[in-house]
Amino acid sequence: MTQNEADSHTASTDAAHAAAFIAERTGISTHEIALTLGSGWGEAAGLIGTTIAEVPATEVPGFSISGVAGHAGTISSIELPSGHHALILGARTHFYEGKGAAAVAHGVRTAAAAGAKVALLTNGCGSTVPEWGPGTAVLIKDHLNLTACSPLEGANFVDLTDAYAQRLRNLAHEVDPALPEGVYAQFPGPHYETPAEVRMARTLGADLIGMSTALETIAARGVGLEVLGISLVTNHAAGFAPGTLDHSEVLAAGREAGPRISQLLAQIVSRIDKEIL
Ligand code: 8IG
Repeated sequence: MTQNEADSHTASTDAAHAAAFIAERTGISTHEIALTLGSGWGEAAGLIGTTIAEVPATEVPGFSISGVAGHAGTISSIELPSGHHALILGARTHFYEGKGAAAVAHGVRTAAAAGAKVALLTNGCGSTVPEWGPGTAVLIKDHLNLTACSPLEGANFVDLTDAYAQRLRNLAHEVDPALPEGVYAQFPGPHYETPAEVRMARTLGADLIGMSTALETIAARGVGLEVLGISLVTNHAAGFAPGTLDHSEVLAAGREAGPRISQLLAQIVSRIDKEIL
C-alpha cells in the first residue's frame, strides 16, 4: 500500500466506524440525506420530521464540538414523513480549528458511510452584494476555495464542474423561485477578512464569503454525494457596510432569520426527499 492509499484507507475506516456507531446509537441503519446546519440554521431539524435520536458529537468517533457559539454539538437522526431518515450534523469541524483539511471532511464522509446520497450544507456568511443584507438566504452555485488546501489527498482527481448540483438547485427553486444564487468564497479564517481582501474576492467573482462550505463540498463530492449549498447572509463583508464585524451580530442575524430559513430548508428537504426512492 502506498502512503496515499493508506491515508485514504484510514479516512474511510474512520468514517465507517462513525457511521456504524451512529447506526447503533440511533437504531437507524440508513440515513438517506445529510444536513450540516451552520450559523442560523439550527432550528430546521425540528421542522423536517420527528427526532428519533440525538447523540452528543463528542461521543461519535472522530467528531468533536467546535466551541463556536451558534453550533449545536449534536448529531441527530430525524424521520421524515416519507419514512426516510435524515442525519443532522450539528457539529462541523472548521478548517480554522487547525486539525487539518481532512478533519473537515469527516462529517460528510460519515454521512456517505451512513448511506446518504445527498448532502445539504448550510452556513452563515458575509455578503459582497449590497442588496443581499443580513437575513438573505442564497443558493450556492459555485465556489472559490481560497484556503490553498484540499480535504482530499492522493491521486483523487474529483470533478467539481457540477459541485453544487443543478438538479438540486432546480428543486430548491420549485420551493422558492426567488432564491438568489451566488458564488461562495472560503477563506481560512478564523479572522474575518480585511476590506482589501473582500474587494479582491469580489473582483474574483465572490458574492458570499465564509469559512466552511467549499472544503466540505469538495469532500462530499469526493465520496460521491450530491450537494446543495445554502448560505444565510448574516453580515455585509468587511468594508461593504459601515462599521466593524462582531460575532454577536452574526448570531443575532441568525436568530432573527431562524424561523423563516428553517421553514425554507424543511420545504427543500421535503422536495428533495420526494426524488429519493
Ligand atoms: I457568519 O464576513 C460569517 N462567516 N470569512 N467572512 C468570513 N466568514 C464569515 C463571515 C464573513 N460572516
